Amino acid sequence: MSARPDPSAATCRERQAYYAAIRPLHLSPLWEQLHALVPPQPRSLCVAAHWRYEAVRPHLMRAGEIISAAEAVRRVLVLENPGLPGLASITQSLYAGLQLILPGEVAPAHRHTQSALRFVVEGSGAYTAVNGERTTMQPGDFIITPSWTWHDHGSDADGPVVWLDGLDIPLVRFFDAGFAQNAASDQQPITRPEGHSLARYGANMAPLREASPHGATSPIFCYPYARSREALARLQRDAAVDAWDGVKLRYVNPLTGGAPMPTMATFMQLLPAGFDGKPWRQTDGAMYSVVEGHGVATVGDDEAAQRFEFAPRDQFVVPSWQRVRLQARDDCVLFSFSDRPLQQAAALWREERMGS
Ligand code: GTQ
Repeated sequence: MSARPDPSAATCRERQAYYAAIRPLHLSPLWEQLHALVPPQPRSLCVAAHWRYEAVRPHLMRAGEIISAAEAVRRVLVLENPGLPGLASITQSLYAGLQLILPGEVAPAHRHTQSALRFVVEGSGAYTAVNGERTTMQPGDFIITPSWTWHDHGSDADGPVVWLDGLDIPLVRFFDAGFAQNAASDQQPITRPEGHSLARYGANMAPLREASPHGATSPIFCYPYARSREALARLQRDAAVDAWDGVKLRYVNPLTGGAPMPTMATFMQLLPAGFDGKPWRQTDGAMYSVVEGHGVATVGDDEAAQRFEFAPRDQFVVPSWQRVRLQARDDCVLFSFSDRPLQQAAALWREERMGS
């Protein structure tokens, strides 16, 4: 762009007076803010951040002593992006939190237009119920609560169960499109046996004459870790490992081939021991949950890069368009989610894979 001479002090004063005169009419001059409104590339307010499970867990367990799931409704520690304080946002569009349920507790039934995903971090034997069906949680399972479905959580486990909640709360707030209701009873009636949805939709087969029960959202309720893990292990053995992603798969809605939820895409990847990934960047900031292994995520441009040495059950977030590099000490498995389906629907999504 061509350099323009700085305006004189008199001109500046004249313009300031003009801005003051138009302000009461709720008018503002675009020319003072055009560059910030239409930046040459994304400059997210969201920052890279890492939550070590070891550091968070004692506080989560303490929450279990000071409030019950019933009283809290959802006993969750929100993972607040340090660049977005007070907004309950992990990125500009998404929310993340760690939810704790103790043996015998019930988190009462409600429904909301926000879509939710659960990614099981610690413990087995809690369950979530949606649409008259329960799914029992195992570590690494990815579970869906579709928009506007009644859901309650409970636990027959003998210890604490913790999962990562991912919701599109900031997106729904942005659109001013949120509705929510509490149910009349704490637990919904169970009308179908566990595993029903998986049998109906999870065997690469589908019913002949039924509409999708949750519209654009996947009819699969729980994507079990055992299956995802086995697929990754086979691909690690039998296929080329991608230099940026390792072995990475996206979860699909089997009826559409698209993302499991209209607003959120989910992924699982395996980084083989010794993996030294090439850098990439994408316009969808993403939240990561470490299932297995120890490694390093380097996020940001060289001078300002942050180095997250991650361990199992750690959580970390990568902002839009920041450079990321993943390295693995032992075999690592990472779950992640982002707002990619909406960016793609709006034809905004971009990625760059460096060093190819
Ligand atoms: O489990 O329904 O972390 O409604 C935030 C809002 C979890 C839930 C959250 C919610 C839920």
